[in-house]
Amino acid sequence: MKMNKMMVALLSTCMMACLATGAQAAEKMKIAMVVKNLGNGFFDAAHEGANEAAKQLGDVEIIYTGPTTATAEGQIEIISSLISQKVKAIVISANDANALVPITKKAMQRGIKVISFDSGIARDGRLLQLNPSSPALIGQKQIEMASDAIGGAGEIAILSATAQATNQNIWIAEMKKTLAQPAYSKIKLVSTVYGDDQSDKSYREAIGLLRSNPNLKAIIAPTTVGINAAGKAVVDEKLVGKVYVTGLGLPSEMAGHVKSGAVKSFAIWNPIDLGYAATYAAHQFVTGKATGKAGESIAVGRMGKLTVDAVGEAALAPPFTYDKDNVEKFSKIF
Ligand code: RAM
Repeated sequence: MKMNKMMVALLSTCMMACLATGAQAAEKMKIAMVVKNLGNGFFDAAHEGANEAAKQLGDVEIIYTGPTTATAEGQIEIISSLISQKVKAIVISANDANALVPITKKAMQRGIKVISFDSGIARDGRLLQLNPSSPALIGQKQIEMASDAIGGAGEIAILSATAQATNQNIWIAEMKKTLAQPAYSKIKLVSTVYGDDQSDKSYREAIGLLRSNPNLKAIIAPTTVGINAAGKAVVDEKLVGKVYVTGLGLPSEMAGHVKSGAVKSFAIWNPIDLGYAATYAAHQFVTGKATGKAGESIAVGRMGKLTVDAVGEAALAPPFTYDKDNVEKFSKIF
């Protein structure tokens, strides 16, 4: 069959269109979300938010990754490989504020936009730190919940994530500031332990706290992994009604603990929104719409605008409190 002019024209239009589609697909902007550790429900929810932002933005491909245990070493290896993969941005919840700085600086020298979210990197190792909420509010909130649960007096302990976690360490410092206020003078912090955001280690540490502190009234776990493990430990040690667990948890993981009575209330922000906003912000940096300078306003889609403060940080909304009246409803979302 001989091709007429019309057919040739159609064919070449199609070839051009096909090539263009292929090129577009190949050129999608790669944004890597590097989390503290894999298998953590909190980060699974943040990933969901990242995917939502990518879908809305249209030209983004998300690479979701993280080490199996929450270490800086694991994240350093991952970032090295992301540099070779020529990603455009890295959105990271850091396992250490300082240990990651040399590698993220290297990434930035290669033109990769680095943003930390949730758990921050020191200022010269990133362009923006997105806090879920104000650290002071997060610290205060947890002391208030513990105080309410135990009637304002008694011994409490903290079960944290890793000893180097930027976010938990800031929140613990804020909790201590709150405890120093006269309203909390009858509450005594007797111990701080670390479950490394691993369920089994967190459980063992919680059991240890309960057994070595017979007068303990509350465990505050500022980590979704820790609070879940502590709730189980209180039930297993038959201490429901004697020791209360509070802190930061996911409604989907905590509903059972509220039901058992091990937990009266806990708090958290929406991790889907956090992952969404961080990814959206990364896109703004890559497209030159954000630089991270103090006072800048960064549009982040359905989450509105972020305002960069004097130390290159921004924050989303205040933490939300959950108890028996609302935990079931939210457990279906995250
Ligand atoms: C864990 C992680 C995360 C923290 C939450 C509250 O999932 O440590 O960094 O923000 O808890």
